[in-house]
Amino acid sequence: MVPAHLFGIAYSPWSAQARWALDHHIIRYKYTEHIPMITTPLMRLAAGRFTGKITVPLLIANGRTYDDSWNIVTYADRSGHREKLIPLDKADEIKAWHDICDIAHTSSRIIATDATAHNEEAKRENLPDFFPEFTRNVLTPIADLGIAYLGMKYDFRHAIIAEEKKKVREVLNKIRKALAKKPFIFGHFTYADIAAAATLQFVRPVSDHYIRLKPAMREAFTQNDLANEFADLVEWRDALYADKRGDSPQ
Ligand SMILES: N[C@@H](CCC(=O)N[C@@H](CS)C(=O)NCC(=O)O)C(=O)O
Repeated sequence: MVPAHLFGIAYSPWSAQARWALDHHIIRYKYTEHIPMITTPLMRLAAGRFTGKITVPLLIANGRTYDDSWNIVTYADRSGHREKLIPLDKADEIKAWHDICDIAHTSSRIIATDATAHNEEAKRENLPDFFPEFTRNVLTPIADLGIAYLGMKYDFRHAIIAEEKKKVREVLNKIRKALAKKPFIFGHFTYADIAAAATLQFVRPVSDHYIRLKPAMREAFTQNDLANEFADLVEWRDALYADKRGDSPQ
């Protein structure tokens, strides 16, 4: 049987939640790190999708393509034999959490992309590894091009950072209220916790032990004001990773 193949961006919250669900169910997969613009043709070929928008995470398994983190998580839950991440009686509520957290991911991506655009070192670091060190200074315009490309693709050129921060704050307040100092949103571990934990990836990225990030990118992906305001949630996220993903490979 051909093993499943996942395309992702390791530091992206959408990819992080899909990988967590696959790993939770001990589903084996080949992983390809997606480099916007560069690996897109490869991904299109593998998925047999030659037109239309294509994003990561994208999973190809048993001849089918799952092109959204929610679809990958539900695939993992159907195929895996470990405890369900989306128990049937909570399916609607958990989908609602997925959608709420998606708002934070989308707004935080705008904030992180803007911070990267203003951080020369982060742009250098973000260039694909196959560019040798001595070429990196002349190549940052490629990083600018990548940022402009993402801006066009997701239409956030004119977004206002303060507005986006407000949306992230609203989501984090909802998570804080739902957790109410408990370890899980519902009485036990579910996908709602995974999605909630992922909202903090662009607030205070999780330790390198789980998702490796170069230093300037880590800085660009950090929102110190929100990280301080929601220090309790960051602490909760770190404890959840240690508990549920303590032995995850990097
Ligand atoms: N609704 C999608 C969102 C996926 C998404 O926006 N992915 C971004 C990750 S930052 C992406 O693919 N960016 C790279 C590109 O557009 O080439 C999901 O839940 O998987």
